[in-house]
Amino acid sequence: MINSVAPLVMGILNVTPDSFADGGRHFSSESALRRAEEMIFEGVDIIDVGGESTRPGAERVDAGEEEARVIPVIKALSELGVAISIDTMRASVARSAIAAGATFVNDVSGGLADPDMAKVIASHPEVQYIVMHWRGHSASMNELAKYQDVVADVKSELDDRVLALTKLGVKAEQIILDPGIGFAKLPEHNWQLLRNLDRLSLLGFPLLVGASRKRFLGELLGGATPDDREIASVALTALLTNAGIWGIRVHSVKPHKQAISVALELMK
Ligand code: PMM
Repeated sequence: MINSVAPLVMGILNVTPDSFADGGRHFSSESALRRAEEMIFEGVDIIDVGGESTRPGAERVDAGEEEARVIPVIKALSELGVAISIDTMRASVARSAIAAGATFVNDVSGGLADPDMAKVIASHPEVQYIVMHWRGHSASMNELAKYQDVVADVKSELDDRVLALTKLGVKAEQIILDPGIGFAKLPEHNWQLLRNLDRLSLLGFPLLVGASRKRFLGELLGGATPDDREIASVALTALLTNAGIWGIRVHSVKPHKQAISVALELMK
């Protein structure tokens, strides 16, 4: 997977009252926009707007509420000329977000949560589709963290998604894969996947990783809080850059851009 191109930095903009890592700090549309402007200033490549928390145990929000949270933010962002991603499992929200200016659909369920998602993506060939490895909704995902060989299992389940989606008309060129760090994964599963991204890249698609401030980092660091997992998250970005990753999904932009610069310089 060796590649000396800078990974794309996808900045997280959670428009939810309960996202674990930023404590819901960006819930109102105005503060979400202010945060987006900061990220743009710091050189973000894609802003990932999400209106539904996927933290373990989180309750679902209804589609109307999810749309009401994200669409005004996406419309305002589309005026700023930054690439926009919608983080949703719902086809209806993806459709409205694309109409409002999103060019990436980030679906943590990889099309499994909503049978209409593939149709929406197939009818917008200009949109990139992030297909994450997923086994079930947040309420049940801890019980689903059982694998024979986590790398082989995630690889084959992602491959199944690719086959199903392309059969439904999604173009291979639209697809980006994501191992789904923290989703139905124990800490050791996350580390195994991160150690073996080159095996996942054999599927032939760009890879995105979202590890920023996640719980497995807290466990490694003796119970560090989400804010206290920042330095470890940035260290991981340098190493993922070295491994040739296509993109990283992160809470802070500037430190990750700096880590990427260092890694790229060392790779020359
Ligand atoms: N993680 C979360 C939400 N969306 N999307 C992708 N593609 N990959 C991830 O790992 C991912 C995601 C959960 O984290 P958050 O609550 O910090 O947004």
